[in-house]
Amino acid sequence: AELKPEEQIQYRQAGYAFMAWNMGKIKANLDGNYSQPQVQAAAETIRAIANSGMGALYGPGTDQNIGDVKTRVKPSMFTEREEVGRLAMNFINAANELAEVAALGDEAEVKSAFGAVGKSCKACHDQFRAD
Ligand code: ASC
Repeated sequence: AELKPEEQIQYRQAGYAFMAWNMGKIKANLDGNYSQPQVQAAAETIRAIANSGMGALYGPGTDQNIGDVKTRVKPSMFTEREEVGRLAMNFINAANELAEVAALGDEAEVKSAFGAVGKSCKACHDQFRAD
């Protein structure tokens, strides 16, 4: 069964929100006492969501608010498919790399890989998210 457009918007927002929570946990670890298991768990969660095929949640009708379900996505996200694909691949690659280094426990490498993930998030916000 196909998801309704408003359900697709809610699921994709849930995915981004859950990744943001886990990004915050990694940031807190880098800023304070570093717990390698906590960072690894957070990075593995981000990797799993990044690889979950969220592109399927940008179907027809998901380009605009639907009643109380609001979206900040720009219309260009649905036309500039090559650029979206490039940004999505960069993000997935960065998330995979973060999970790899988080498992090894070198904090400096995690810091660098975490920064790359954040940059790949921001690159898509800058181009395809309003506000
Ligand atoms: C986060 C978060 C984002 C990205 C972005 C990186 O932790 O919630 O949307 O990182 O701020 O620039």
